[in-house]
Amino acid sequence: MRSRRVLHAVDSHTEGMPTRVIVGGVGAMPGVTMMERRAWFLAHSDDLRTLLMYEPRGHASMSGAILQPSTRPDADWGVLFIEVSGCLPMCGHGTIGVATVLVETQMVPVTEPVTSIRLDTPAGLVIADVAVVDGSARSVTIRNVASYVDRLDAEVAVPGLGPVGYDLAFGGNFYAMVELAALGLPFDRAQKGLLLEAGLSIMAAINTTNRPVHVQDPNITGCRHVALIAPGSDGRHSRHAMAIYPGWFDRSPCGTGTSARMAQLHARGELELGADFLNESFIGTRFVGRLVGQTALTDTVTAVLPTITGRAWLTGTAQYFLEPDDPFPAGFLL
Ligand code: PYC
Repeated sequence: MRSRRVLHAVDSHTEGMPTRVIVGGVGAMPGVTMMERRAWFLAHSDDLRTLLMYEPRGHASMSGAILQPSTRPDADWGVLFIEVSGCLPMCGHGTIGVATVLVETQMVPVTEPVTSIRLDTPAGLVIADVAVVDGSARSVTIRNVASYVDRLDAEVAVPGLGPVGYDLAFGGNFYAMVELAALGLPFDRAQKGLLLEAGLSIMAAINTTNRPVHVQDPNITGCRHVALIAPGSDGRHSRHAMAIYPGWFDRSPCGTGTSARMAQLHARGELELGADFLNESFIGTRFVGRLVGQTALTDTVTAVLPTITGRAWLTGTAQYFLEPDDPFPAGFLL
C-alpha cells in the first residue's frame, strides 16, 4: 500500500447531520486539556481536518470528531470536533453521533437500559446517556455545558438588510437568534440561498461590531451560527434554519444551538425549568431539550443546564487514505 496515512472512521448521522468519527490512525495530541489539544491541532495539523472534511472525502457541510484519550481522570474519551469551518469547542449532534458510535462498536462497556459515557470536550465535561435496547443505541441524552444569555434585544446594522434585532446566547458555541418575519424572509428551503446570505451577513456584522467572548473562557469567542427562527415558534416548539460559517445549514436541530435557544427562552420567561422543548431543523428533524438546573458562572451571569435528546444512526465504516502523489493532500472546497 502506498498510502501516507490510514484513518479509520465510523460514519454516522444525527437527525440528518453527518458525524464522521475517527476511531483510529490519529495518535494522542500534545496538550493537558482538550482545549489545548484543539489549539495544537489547529496550529499544527489542520490539514488533517480539511483532508477528512473537504472534498473529495467530504463535502461543504461535513462534520466529524476525532477520538482521543481523555485528558481528565473522570472521562472515558476525549473528543476533538472537526468540521468544514474549523474545530468547535462543543458540538451537540457530534456528541450524539460519537456516543452512538462508541456503543454500537462496543468501544465502551455497554449496559442496558442506559450506558453513561463521560466525554472530555474542549468546552468541558459532557455526559451522554445512551438508551440501549437489545445492545443497540436507540437515543442519546446529553448533559450539555452551562448555557447563558450574552445579550437580549440587541441591534446590529447589516449591509443590505439595515438594522437587525437579535438575541445572542451561548450553548457550547455562540448563537445569534433572529426572527425570520422581522427580516421579511420565508421559512422555505426553496429560498435557502437568501436565508444563508442573510445569516452570514448578520454574523459578520456582529463579529465586527460586538464580537462575543465567553464569560469564563477567553478562548471561546465569535459568532459563527445564526438561528433564523420560523414564524409561529414559541417556548414549547420552535423551528429554525441554522446558518453556519462559512456557508451551510445544520441538517440536525443543532444541539448547542438548542441549548442557546433554551437559555434565551428561559431568560424571556417563555421556558421554565423541567419543561420539554421541541426544536426542529430546516429539514424537519427534531431534538427534545430540557433545562434541568441553573449555575452561577460569575457574580452577574447565571447559566442554565440543558439536556438534549436525539438519535443517530451508523452509515458505514471506512479507511481513508492519503497517497503520496495525491494533488489535494488537504482536500479542497469548490
Ligand atoms: O449540534 O451543536 C450542534 C452543531 C453545531 C454545529 C453543527 N451542529
